[in-house]
Amino acid sequence: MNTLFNERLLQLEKAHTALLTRSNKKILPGNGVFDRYEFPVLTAEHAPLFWRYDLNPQSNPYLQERFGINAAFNAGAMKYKGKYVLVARVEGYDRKSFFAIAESPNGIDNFKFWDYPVTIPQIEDPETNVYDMRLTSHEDGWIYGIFCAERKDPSAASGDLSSAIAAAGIVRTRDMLAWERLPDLKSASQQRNVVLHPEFIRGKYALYTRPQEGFIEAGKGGGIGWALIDDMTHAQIGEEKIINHRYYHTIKEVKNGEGPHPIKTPRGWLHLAHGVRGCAAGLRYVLYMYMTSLDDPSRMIAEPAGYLMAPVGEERIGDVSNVLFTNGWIADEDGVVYLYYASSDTRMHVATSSIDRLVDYCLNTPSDGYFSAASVETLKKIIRKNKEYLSKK
Ligand code: BGC
Ligand code: BMA
Repeated sequence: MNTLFNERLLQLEKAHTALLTRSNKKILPGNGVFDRYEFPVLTAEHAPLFWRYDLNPQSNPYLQERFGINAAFNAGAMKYKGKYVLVARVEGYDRKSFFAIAESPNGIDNFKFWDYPVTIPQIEDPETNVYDMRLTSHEDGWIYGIFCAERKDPSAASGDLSSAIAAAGIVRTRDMLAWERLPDLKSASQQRNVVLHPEFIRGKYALYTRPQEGFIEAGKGGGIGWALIDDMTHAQIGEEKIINHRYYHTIKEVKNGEGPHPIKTPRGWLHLAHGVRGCAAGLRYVLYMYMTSLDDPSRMIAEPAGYLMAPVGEERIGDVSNVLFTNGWIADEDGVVYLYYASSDTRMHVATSSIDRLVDYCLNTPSDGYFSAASVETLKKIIRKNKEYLSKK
C-alpha cells in the first residue's frame, strides 16, 4: 500500500473539488456599467486531475504531474443546451495551447472542463500553435470557430526561432464534439482576431478581420476590418475595409481587434474589442466597446472614449502582465450579459451587465476628443450639469 500516493491524492482531490464548487460573488458597488466578481471562473488548476496526473500508483508512485497545465484563458463563449460554455485556450507547460470546453450551470461559477480537449483536425500545412477561438452560431445552422493558427515564418533568418505567421483557422460543428476543419482564411495579409458575424449580409458571410503587416505589428493594417465572404468552406478575403480605426494617443494606438461577435440590440450592434498601447512596461491590453448600425453592421454609430475594462489587482499579473483580452460573451434571453475576459494570459474572469446598461454606456458616454483640452471641456460640461441640477434640488 503506497501511503504517500494515497495521501497526496486525497489532498489533491479535496483542493480540486473545493475550487470547482466555490461560489462566486459580485463585487459591489461597481461602476454601473458592469460588475466584476470576486474569483476567476476558470484557471489552470481547474484542469481535471486525470489530465495532469497518471493516477495509477504502479506507474506513478510519487503521484507526479505528468502533463502540467500552465494557463486557461482567452475563451470563446456561448450558451449551449442551457449551459454556459467556454472554449478556453488551455496552455501546457510546453507552451503549446489547445482548446478545451468548460461548462457552468449559471455562468459565474462551478465551471468544469469536459473530459477530453477539442480535437482540431490538421490540414496540409499543420500549424504549431492554436489560440483565441471566436464562436459563432450562424444563421446557416453551423457553429463556427475561428482561431489563430500560428506557424513558424519560413523566411525567418536562421537562428530566428520567434518569427511567425498568423492566419485564421476555421472549424465548424453541430454538437461541440466533432469539429470539421475548413481551409484557413485566404488573405493578402497576416490575420489574427478574425470573427464571424452571426447573420448573412446581403446573402454573404461577414467577417471582422484585423489585417496586420507583421506577426506582432498591425502596421498600416489600420484597425478592425470588415469583409464579405461567399463561401466559408473556401473563405477568401477580397475587399476589406476598416470599420474601427486606431488613433494617436489612445488605448488602441498600437493595435486593436474584435472580441467576440457583436450582440444585436434594438439600437444597434454592440461590439466588444481589445485595444493595445505600448509603454515602458510593454504592451498594455484593455477592453473597449463601440456600436454599429442595425441596417449596416459595418457602420459605426457610437464609441465611448477610452476603455471599458483595464486590468486591476491580481488581473495585472500573470504570464503576460498588464493584459485583459476577450473573445467571448453571452447575452441571455433576459438581457443579462456575461462578459468573459482573461487577465494577463493566465486565467478567465466574468463580469456581468445587461444589454440595456451596455447600450446606455455606448450611447451616453462621451466620445474621445483626442486632446487633453477636449477632455477638460467634456469634464467641465459634466460638472456644470451636475452643479445646476444639484442647486435646484
Ligand atoms: C502568442 C499569443 C500572442 C502572439 C503575439 C503568440 O505566439 O501565443 O498569445 O498574442 O504571439 O504576441
Ligand atoms: C495576442 C492575443 C492573445 C494574447 C495577447 C497578449 O496578440 O491574440 O492571445 O492574450 O496577445 O499576449
